[in-house]
Amino acid sequence: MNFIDLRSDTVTKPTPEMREAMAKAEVGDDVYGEDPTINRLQELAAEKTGKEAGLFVASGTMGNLVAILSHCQRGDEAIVGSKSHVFLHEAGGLSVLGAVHSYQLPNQSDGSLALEDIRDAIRSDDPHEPVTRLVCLENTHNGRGGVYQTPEYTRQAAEFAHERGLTIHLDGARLFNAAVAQGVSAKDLSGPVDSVTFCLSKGLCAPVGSVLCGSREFIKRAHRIRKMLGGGMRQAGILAAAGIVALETMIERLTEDHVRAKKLAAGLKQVPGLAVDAPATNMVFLSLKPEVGFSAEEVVQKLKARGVLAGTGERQFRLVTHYWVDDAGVEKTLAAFRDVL
Ligand code: TLP
Repeated sequence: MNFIDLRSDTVTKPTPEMREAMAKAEVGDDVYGEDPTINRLQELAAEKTGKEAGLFVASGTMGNLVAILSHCQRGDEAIVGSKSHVFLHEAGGLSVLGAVHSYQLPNQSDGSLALEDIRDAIRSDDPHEPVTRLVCLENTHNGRGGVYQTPEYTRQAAEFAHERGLTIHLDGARLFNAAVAQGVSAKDLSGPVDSVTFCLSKGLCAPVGSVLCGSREFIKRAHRIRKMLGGGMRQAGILAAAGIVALETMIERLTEDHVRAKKLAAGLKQVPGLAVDAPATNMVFLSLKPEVGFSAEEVVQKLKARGVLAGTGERQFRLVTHYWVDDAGVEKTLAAFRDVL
């Protein structure tokens, strides 16, 4: 069966243009800095995020981990959101591999961390306590429903952190979704922070990879940490070639995914038994009303039998639109939900 796969935008496959670029990519040993395609991707990424340098890494998880380990020493503390990806979904890498302690703050409805919460979380110079070193933001915010924070907030948060001697990292796995949704450039959202990771392999459709960007001196440290984690990938220009196509051709079109998410949400609102959140970007979160007798898992199985794949929680679903979901896919999904419920 030809499935409409809405489980995530991580399921996106490379476009024909990417496959062609991959086949033709010039490569070299990237641990020596000699892969021209990776070097080009890193330059492009740095330019787009307003940073001096970039580092190609295997995944968003690796990018965040390399960033945290580059900012922090063992026993330092990172302030993170309690709903953040880095805290919930990265296997605790910051503490397991970095011995970095995390201080969790509630994420606000736009995914932000309240500045007064950050202020209250900063440790005093007391030998009983870890040393507060880093603040981690996430934009768009997955755990809060694909919502975004503004350039204004990012500037304020970065200023606030810097005034207190802290560094600030942005998990921008979907940075470009956050930018196009607000009609601003990615730079407006990443310029103020010290480091940013964004993913090539989500809505931008590249098969593998993320880029970590920051100052030249920061990326030099990050390069060593990436090596330590086993992430030196040698002739990975074949992968970076798809990333270049992603950055050159796939950013502006993310708007189409956001429009389709809105269409999907509007259609699902008409289906009895569903409570649907208004999407901010490419994620639609919905839940089953108490009167619905099925569990979410049962609904997911029934949708699957009708050719639609959805992500699920206990009574909830996440539907993520992306390049491979067209208008007909939205219609097919709505028809499947109507049929099941
Ligand atoms: N998120 C995945 C799952 O892990 C939940 C998804 O399907 O959304 N930061 C954010 C905000 C993310 O959403 C993700 C992936 C990552 C980092 C990690 O990226 P990868 O999967 O490349 O390690």
